[in-house]
Amino acid sequence: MSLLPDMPPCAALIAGEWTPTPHQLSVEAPGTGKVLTEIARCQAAQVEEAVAAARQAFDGRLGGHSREWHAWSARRRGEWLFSFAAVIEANAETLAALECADTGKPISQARGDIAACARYFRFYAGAADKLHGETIPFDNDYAVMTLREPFGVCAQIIPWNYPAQIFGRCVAAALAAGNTVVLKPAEEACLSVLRLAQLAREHGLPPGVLNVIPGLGSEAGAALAAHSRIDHLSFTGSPATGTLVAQSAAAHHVPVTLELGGKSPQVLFADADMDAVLAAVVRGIVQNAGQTCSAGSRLLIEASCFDAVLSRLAARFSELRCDVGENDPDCGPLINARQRATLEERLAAARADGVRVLAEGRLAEQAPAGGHFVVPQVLVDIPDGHAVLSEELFGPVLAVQRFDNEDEAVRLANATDFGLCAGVWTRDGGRQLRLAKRIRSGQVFVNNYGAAGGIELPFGGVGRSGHGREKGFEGLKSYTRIKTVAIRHG
Ligand code: TXE
Repeated sequence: MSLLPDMPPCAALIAGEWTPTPHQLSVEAPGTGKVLTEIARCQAAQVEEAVAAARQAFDGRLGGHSREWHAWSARRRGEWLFSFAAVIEANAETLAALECADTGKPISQARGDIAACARYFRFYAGAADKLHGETIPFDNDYAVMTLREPFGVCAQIIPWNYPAQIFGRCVAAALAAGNTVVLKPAEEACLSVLRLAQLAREHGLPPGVLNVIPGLGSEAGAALAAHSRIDHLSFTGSPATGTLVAQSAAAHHVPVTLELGGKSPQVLFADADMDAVLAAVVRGIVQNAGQTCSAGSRLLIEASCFDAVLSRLAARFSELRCDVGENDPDCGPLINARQRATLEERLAAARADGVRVLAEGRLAEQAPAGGHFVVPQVLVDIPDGHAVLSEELFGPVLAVQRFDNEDEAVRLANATDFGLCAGVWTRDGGRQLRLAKRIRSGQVFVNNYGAAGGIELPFGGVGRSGHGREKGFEGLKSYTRIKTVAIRHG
């Protein structure tokens, strides 16, 4: 068992109470492969209770049950979110330690994630009372307006790569808009989420407004997505599971936001600031051991600077060090043995097809043998159309290609069914705009990659990367729907 401080209870948060479950799951520390703690394993019965609790907390607004959440004005919700951001910050160090142990990510990245989580609460706090409807000019004897209303019960299924950040992104926006939430965190990593939920409850969030049901995807996740009494579903994870949950939700006409990962290109022209590019390219694929939906996993380099960039890239990659997150390495372990085995199989298949590893990092001598480490690496000599250019690998592996002109760069950038992010590096203003328009993607970053994770920036994909937008004000609107009211006053 772990000696981490503030370990959350091995239970589900339902109707404001920590409810133990008949069965439990073990959570492993990815850096050592050893069991860290136990978590609750919710099944259909707990999902039922959690949805009922969220339903009751929300429907109180229509009369009947407790009217507590309904009585909270938008301003009061904002004030609560704002003060909760300070609670997160006051607990930042223990939350970061939990996130680091549970996901394996470097401690400095875990600290950044907790800071981002707090920022989500502060951003949506300020936005809660700025969700306006409109008035619409119509026939003279009418007054027409739109009301922007919460959906009701929001189901949220989130992954293990950024538990605290995605908690902030989804929960803060849904609550700011006046919804109640049932959240299913990932079985691989959910300790920070449980602790955040515990802090929210202690900080006075009314019972049933936020319910957290840890468990397996095939049990708790599937039961939640298929529930007939949820009003909205937000899912972050793999395209295959995204398809399943969207099909379940469609059976009850529940609207869905899907955030499903990517195969994002960084397009590098010879006139770019090379120092800035190299730093962003390395960070873009090594951060969180490449287990990031928006990872910049492909690098397209203009032919005239190809060799020079490759040699500088190789030098940087060979300096990268893998270790347990607590030692704050460049790169932590992958989340579990399954993700590591899948990645290693794909890399072996690629090498058998002639793909060459140009350079790779190394494992720190003291790194535990049981950790799920894969060293950062750069792949070159990749045949056109090869799977490593189009499939998400979800590891610290950069695939490099060469292009001769702008048209070819666009063709290669768009040669994937995913469309989440893209980076474009050039000083040519016309080219910046042309590529921003021509690349098929939810976000295009010019002369940067990821805009420092700006939580204010709408985020989401096209194609196999999903649909709907989270983050920023668009993310808040995603948790509302429009009602039209037409008053005929004669
Ligand atoms: O994802 P899953 P996994 C991608 C990445 C990774 C791959 C597999 O390429 O290699 O997905 O990861 C819940 N009904 N991303 O297997 O299965 C599950 O419990 C309802 C990209 O971890 O999609 C967890 O809470 N829910 C990504 C969540 O879905 C189900 C982040 C994600 O798990 C379910 C993670 C079911 N039948 C992986 N099955 C991103 N976009 O950032 C599972 N779940």
